[in-house]
Amino acid sequence: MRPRPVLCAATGGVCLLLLIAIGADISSRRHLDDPIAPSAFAQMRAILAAKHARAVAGLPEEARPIARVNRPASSNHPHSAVIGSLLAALATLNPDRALMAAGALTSQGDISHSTNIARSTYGVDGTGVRVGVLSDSVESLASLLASGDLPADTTIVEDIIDGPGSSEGTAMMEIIHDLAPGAQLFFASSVNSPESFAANIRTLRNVYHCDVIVDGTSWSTESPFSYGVIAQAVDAVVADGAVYVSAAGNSGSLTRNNASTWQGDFAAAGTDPLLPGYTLHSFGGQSFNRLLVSTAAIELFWSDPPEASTNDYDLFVLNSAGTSVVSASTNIQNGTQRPFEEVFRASGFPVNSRVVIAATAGAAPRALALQAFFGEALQLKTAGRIGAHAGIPAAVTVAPVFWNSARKGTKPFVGGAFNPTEVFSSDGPRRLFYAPDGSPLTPGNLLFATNGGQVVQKPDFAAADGITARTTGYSPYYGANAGAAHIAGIAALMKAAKPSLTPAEIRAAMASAALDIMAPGNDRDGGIGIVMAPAAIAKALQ
Ligand SMILES: [Ca+2]
Ligand SMILES: [Ca+2]
Ligand SMILES: [Ca+2]
Repeated sequence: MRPRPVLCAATGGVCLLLLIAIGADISSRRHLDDPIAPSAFAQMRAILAAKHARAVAGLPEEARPIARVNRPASSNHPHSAVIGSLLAALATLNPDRALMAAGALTSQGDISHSTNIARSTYGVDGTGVRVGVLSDSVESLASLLASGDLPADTTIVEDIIDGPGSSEGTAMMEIIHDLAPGAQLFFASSVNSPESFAANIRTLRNVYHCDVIVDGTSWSTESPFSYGVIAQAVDAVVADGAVYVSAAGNSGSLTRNNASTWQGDFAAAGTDPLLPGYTLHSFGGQSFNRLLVSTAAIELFWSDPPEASTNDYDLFVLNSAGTSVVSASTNIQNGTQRPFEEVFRASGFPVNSRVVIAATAGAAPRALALQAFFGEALQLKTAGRIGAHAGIPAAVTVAPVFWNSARKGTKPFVGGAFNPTEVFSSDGPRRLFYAPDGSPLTPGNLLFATNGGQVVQKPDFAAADGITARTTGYSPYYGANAGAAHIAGIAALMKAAKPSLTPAEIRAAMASAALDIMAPGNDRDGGIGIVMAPAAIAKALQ
């Protein structure tokens, strides 16, 4: 008899849990041997545990997979030691800041990207442009309206249902309002369900006519290899003329040696008496991966069709010695299921746990993607963590760069070695095996080794994070979502300067105006580079 999923049995393997507020304490350092130190992770676990208890009790509103607003849950942040002094010095560094502010406070990114110069040079402030923001919630809305940090006509299309959230929606909107103060802002929650997220993307475009839409949320069931409902919605609104900006995520990279994914083709490593009937996958030299950091959720995807998997892979967590099964996800795939397994434990799987991918008899080799959902590092790792809807060609995908990484105070980004991506930023490239409608891009060729599918260069661009926002809990505001909000603000200015611009034209103009960072040229960590607003608008007006 196969082991049963420990926490997911009630839904056949899809965890019943919704993660909402990740009140990340970005200044705390999470030690490898102390994963429940005072940090966002501890809070996250508490929320998940409580919600899981309700789910087990049968409360229907909890019957959802896991959502995550992209915040750097495990910080290890190199800037934390200097943040306090930088903030204290900010007024001195930028004495005229109040004159440019939209509201009581302005993102440092306004100067980093020279959007302040772009507004005065081209006489644009986003007027006439509608920007839609998708994140968890807007608890700080009233105070930000009162201080002028959000415009009076801000429209809440749908808030979080099962809150409270972290109010990241207002933090993202603050940034956009700083950069494009004339733009009208719309908010809809992305954490109520994947279907609700997808519906809200379409509503922001089709009902509220948003020109620019930006999100920073991932759902654990989103495959990196194919389109789910959220990615399909993104593809549709871009085809309809909207610019869609998505955060790359904060789940580490191969370059920084903190990657939280392993991707590659199945390779047989033999059998294990502990898992009878299975052929274990070889990660190269060993038949298991290890958790370098405790993690609450691990997912396995493979390159079968989105809802029609015929090759039955399973996912196991073993103890560190490999002598007992700690957790398992063993849904049967025999033709009508998604190629997906997920294990979850609210208290976290211990450090050094073994993670095993196992094929049932007759399963054909497929491309595999293993990930620690909240971004904790794996022992054996690869590039390619950017996935889900942020990994599709239609999305403008943004990696974060600390606004003061050049240590020059509030001055424009200079690029090159001075402005690398954050250490926690997720990397590309993405490998897609299926088109938006689920049809195979390379029929019969579903492996990395045979160059199956399509390689999508991700991320696309980089933009400022670590900025100061007034939303409670977002001072400073680290993570790819802050970067995505800056790119959305720049896109709004470009659209205001030339309303006829298509998403492709905006992307091309941003590319021509980007400062190269990280490896020379378009690279898997920083994309084409940091977008600078004046050059982007100049290019767009040509
Ligand atoms: Ca402001
Ligand atoms: Ca299975
Ligand atoms: Ca580069």
